[in-house]
Amino acid sequence: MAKEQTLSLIKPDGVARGLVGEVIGRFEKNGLQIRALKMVRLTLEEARAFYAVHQGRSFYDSLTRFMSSGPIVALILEGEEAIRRNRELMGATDWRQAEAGTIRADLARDIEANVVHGSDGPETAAREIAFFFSELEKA
Ligand code: IDP
Ligand code: MG
Repeated sequence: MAKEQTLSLIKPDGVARGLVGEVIGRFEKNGLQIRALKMVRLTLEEARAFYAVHQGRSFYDSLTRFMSSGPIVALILEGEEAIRRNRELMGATDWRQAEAGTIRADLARDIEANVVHGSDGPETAAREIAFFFSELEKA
């Protein structure tokens, strides 16, 4: 199985609550190597573009306002089956349904402010990595 890359975001709630180190530590302890890392604050327009796939959903306006409400941390994670492994570490979207020991089960208490984002497939990962990182920023 070849190595693959995925995009992770620590959302504004995770940064504001001081969970950056905790979340990154979980990635590193679970075989996901950091290949790029930065803190950014999205404009509302950028958040709307990033989550364009959810346009029309009831939570789209609120989600994009939330995602542009404060700084976030963006990472490229690399490893064997990195996309699936990152999703496993994150847990289900709704923390109440997330498996014990996952980031969302342990740290989130809100379905929207759920600490992390992770790409959900190879095409999404490629698009989302390119959205946040230039070639120059990749180690
Ligand atoms: P994911 O982050 O687990 O991939 P998606 O279905 O892609 O979940 O939704 C993107 C984000 O939109 C979620 O992480 C969460 O912040 C928000 N979201 C999803 N469903 C709901 C909902 O029913 N109410 C409020 N926010 C939601
Ligand atoms: Mg998603």
